[in-house]
Amino acid sequence: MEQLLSQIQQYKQEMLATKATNKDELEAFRIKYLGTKGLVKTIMGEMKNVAPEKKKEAGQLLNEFKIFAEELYAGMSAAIDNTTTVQVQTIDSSLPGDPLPLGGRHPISMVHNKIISIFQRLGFSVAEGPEIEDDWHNFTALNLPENHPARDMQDTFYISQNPDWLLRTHTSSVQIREMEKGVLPLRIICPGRVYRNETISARAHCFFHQVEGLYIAENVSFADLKQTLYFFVQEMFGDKVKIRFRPSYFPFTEPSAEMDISCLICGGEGCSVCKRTGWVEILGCGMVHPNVLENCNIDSKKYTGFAFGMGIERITMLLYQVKDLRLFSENDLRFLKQFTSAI
Ligand code: 2NL
Repeated sequence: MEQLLSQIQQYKQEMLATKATNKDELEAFRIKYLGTKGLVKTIMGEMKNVAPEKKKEAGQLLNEFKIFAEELYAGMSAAIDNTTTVQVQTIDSSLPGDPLPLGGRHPISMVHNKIISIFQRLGFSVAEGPEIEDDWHNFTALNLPENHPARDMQDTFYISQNPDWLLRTHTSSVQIREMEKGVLPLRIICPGRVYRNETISARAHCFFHQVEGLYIAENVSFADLKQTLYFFVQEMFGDKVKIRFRPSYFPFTEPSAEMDISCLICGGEGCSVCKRTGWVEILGCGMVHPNVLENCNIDSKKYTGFAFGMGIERITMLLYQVKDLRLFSENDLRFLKQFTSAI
């Protein structure tokens, strides 16, 4: 009996020292003390060795011991269950995070921004204006009077409710507005969306984006125009690229030219992109026609200026070898995701 008592005391102390903190440790405790071959069962078997007069007392002791073990088990089990629930709710900060669905810049925006930053370094500032224009700012002031055949060059969208209004066909209209303000010298670039009534194809769209530039001061020459555009090309396409000017015609410039760069794909050797000429056209330019200056009340004897215009889509297609203009306005993520914000 004495032996039984001390054995129970020892087991109790052992049990109290055991602190199951997870399900596995708890199960080990159950097997060790409460299992079919556990210590509680084994010590119960000691009853047969107890003297008959002590049996009642020993029975009570063993019962208490069993209850003690069971309660201890239940207590630890409840604690672990609680912790488990808490663990489920806890954020595991060591797990990799969910990637944020970050957007990227549209290739047209990227090239637009790059063009602007290049000209800003040359002292040009950005001017913007309305997309719905009147005939004066889009045509007449630009030396394109009514019935001038050059108006047919651009198929224009007119606003059906009021045909005095139209969707601008170029951002020259913004430059006219700036010149009319009468603050000289003037050095601006005008980026923006323009509209033309064209059948949509891989090479044409009814809307696209343009950047036009204008510099008006005393003694501005064609040499200034060439050097400005040469700087732009080097910054945009790299310093290995060559340029050439071909005579051309625009009603708003005289003389007028178109500028080519050596083909970015073949380096001038001749390929399908440059149609085996080694050159690709990137913009139109010229010296501002005196009529345009006078239309804006600028003295064409005192002031001269140069102007140029380029399509952002065209530059982007050349830079990234995009073969179809429609990709820029269809918002197909498979296309857009290929562009990074590297520029
Ligand atoms: C092209 C050609 C050009 C201009 C735009 C301009 C503007 C004023 C006065 C004179 Cl206010 N000229 N702009 C001049 C020459 C060419 O654009 O092919 N653009 C895509």
